Amino acid sequence: MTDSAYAWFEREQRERGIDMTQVKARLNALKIETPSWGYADQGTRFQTFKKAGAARTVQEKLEDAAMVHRLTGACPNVAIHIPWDHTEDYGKLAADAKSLGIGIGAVNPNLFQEHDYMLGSVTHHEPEVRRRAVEHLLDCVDIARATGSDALSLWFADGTNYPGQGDIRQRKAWMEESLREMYRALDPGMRMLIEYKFFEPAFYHTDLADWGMAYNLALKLGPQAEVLVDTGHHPQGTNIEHIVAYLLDEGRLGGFHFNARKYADDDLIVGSANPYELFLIFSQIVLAENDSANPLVQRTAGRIAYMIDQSHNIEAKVPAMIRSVMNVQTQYAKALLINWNALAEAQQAGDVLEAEAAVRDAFEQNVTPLLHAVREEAGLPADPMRAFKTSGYAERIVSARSSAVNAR
Ligand code: PSV
Ligand code: MN
Ligand code: MN
Repeated sequence: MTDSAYAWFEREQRERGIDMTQVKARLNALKIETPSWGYADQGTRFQTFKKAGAARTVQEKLEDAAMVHRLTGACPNVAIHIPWDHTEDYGKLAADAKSLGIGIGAVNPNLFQEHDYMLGSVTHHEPEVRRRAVEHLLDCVDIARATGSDALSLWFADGTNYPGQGDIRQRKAWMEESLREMYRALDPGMRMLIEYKFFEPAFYHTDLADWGMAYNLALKLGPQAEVLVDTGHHPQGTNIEHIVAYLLDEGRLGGFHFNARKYADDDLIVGSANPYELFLIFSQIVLAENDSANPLVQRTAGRIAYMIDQSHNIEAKVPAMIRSVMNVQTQYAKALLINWNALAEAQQAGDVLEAEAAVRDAFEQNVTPLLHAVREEAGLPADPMRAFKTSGYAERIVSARSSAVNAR
């Protein structure tokens, strides 16, 4: 992209009434956490297609995450999943990450892969199983402390498959009791991000099925508990940006797990199937960031934990992560180009078509010159995908990781 392409773009945007200095500063400030599990061989319940060069150890996952950060400048932290990323020395894990130029992000306790948890973890009917699950949650708080992480990301597979299988209200009480014990163990600066999912692996009921349940629980626990919106965890047709706006307004939007979905929890590359949805989510966030009259909303928007939660099964993992980060940047950039004055005027005049056009017009802008300019000004490759292709990294990891060590 040439300088003149950006100069032309900037002139156009100024004419549209957009403050480009602010847009660039906000784009630079966008940080997106990548998931350690996105670098290892992980597939679907049907098949995991082994990828030559996929990370086999925690160290290799860190290396891949660091590579994504080097090329994008936008991913300084990597989320970990315990026990997938179990190690004897978490201080060393943090030091290893640091030496690669990144840090440890959200700690995700895994309570869904052990036989004991077949009928639930924190909502299991046997107190011993619940105890074990809570101990794991408490261990994860220690791990967060040891790694310098300030976020615990909670997702529970807990639920039932058949009517009558469990006492729904009793399980609700156990969920609250377990999370309260964990909440009490948090350090003051730590955040508990509560994820919900309406189905899968439980199909009759999930103990935390939707944002309302997660929000209610967060409210009961206290201000360090917030809701995590995984974009793949809603029924078809759900208006996710509405949920986002609502949670922002209540000061309880903690973060996102970004991915794309078409039919279920597909975990595909964010922004690939429905970029407009992602743009509309960001438009609510930008509006909240701008809301200087409402400090709670502004503060909440300013501390959202943006995280990717994807499982790349048929695509090469590191470039898939780079593409995901770029897709998020693209939609945020577009949302920053909404002319809010024009929108407010149209709303005030009750002009439905003009209001809709004010939003859509931003989505239809080509932000490639802007993103190239922002990256180049930060000393980054204008096109991180292309930079990855020519870096030789893919070839290096294929030859370096040819032995059969499994990361999980
Ligand atoms: C579950 O579908 C989920 O979205 C949770 O965030 C898990 O931690 C993650 O995927 C990985 O299985
Ligand atoms: Mn998730
Ligand atoms: Mn999911």
